[in-house]
Amino acid sequence: MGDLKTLANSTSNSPEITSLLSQLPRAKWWEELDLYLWEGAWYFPSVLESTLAFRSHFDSSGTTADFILASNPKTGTTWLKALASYIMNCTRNNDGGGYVIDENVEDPLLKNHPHELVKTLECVTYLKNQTPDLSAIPSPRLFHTHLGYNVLLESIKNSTDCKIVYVVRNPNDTFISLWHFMNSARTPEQGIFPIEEAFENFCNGVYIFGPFFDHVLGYWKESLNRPNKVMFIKYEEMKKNPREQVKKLASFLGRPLASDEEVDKVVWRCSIDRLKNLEVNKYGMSLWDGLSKSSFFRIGTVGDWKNYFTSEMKERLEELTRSSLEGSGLNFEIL
Ligand code: PAP
Repeated sequence: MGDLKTLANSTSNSPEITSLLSQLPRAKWWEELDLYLWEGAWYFPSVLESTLAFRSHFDSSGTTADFILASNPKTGTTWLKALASYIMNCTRNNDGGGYVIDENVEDPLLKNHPHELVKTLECVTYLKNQTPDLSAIPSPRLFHTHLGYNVLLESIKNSTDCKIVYVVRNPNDTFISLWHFMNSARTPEQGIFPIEEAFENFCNGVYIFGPFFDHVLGYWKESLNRPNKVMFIKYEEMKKNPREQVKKLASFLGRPLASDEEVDKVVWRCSIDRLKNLEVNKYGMSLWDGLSKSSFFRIGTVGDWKNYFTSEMKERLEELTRSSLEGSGLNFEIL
């Protein structure tokens, strides 16, 4: 995995991170990647160090508002980043009746991969610089995180000016998407990683930012307690009825769209069919070395898991899903 391995496994070797890592449970993932269990979730060493930096230095006091997009990997992050940044770019209609796309302003998605428009705090913003200056970013600021709700800062959780949007996807498609994604970072010599082994890890919660259900339930419970603070969106519902979901998202972000025509424009401009064919997303490496920009766009459908799962895999994940979500009120329509 070349660069990905270097980026994932390395730290600054400071006494603090070295000492912390020496005390944490450790696992190997995909042969050569190190994972450490901290506060109930698995991290690459580099990402754990940047998570600690984020927790020490992130400051929301100087801004009037922040929006934090959150997700477990491969559940719709790229799509949500595109949608939220596109919506935040809309301007108020002259007659005051909602927000519209300003066609005089250049489409931000033409020149930027969605991951460049909304950076992931612990994977990009705090990765190479532990004290980035975020004060110059105009308010409302838009960030993303893969961190679990339990390790978000209290200042984010308690601020009335900070809202969270969480996107979730059914675990079957999430796993298949993750397996393809990780395979795309392997060399031809390494070949395809055995799906059985990857599945075993996923079911045991041993993967970057796993376990899946703990992550999902942390945000789900908070969205039930405080719906005005945490919006919970299902990938499958966005696929089924993108218009309705985009309307809801825009209202939550304080940018209600002026008309169905505007909603349709946002839906199309952020669609995978459009984004995967834009030059900016076809070539080059993402902000994470070792991962190509194009690897964030594959097929983007619901139900691809059926092309890969054996009946044993289906039953095992079905049972895990049932027992993990029991009593939570959350369910996935796994088609
Ligand atoms: P990340 O968490 O690593 O950023 P994320 O964007 O959540 O990844 O996951 C990528 C998945 O979203 C891919 O799914 P697939 O492997 O099943 O195809 C990718 O195709 C899909 N995706 C990316 N952009 C969009 C979009 N605009 N609409 C729908 N799905 C999308």
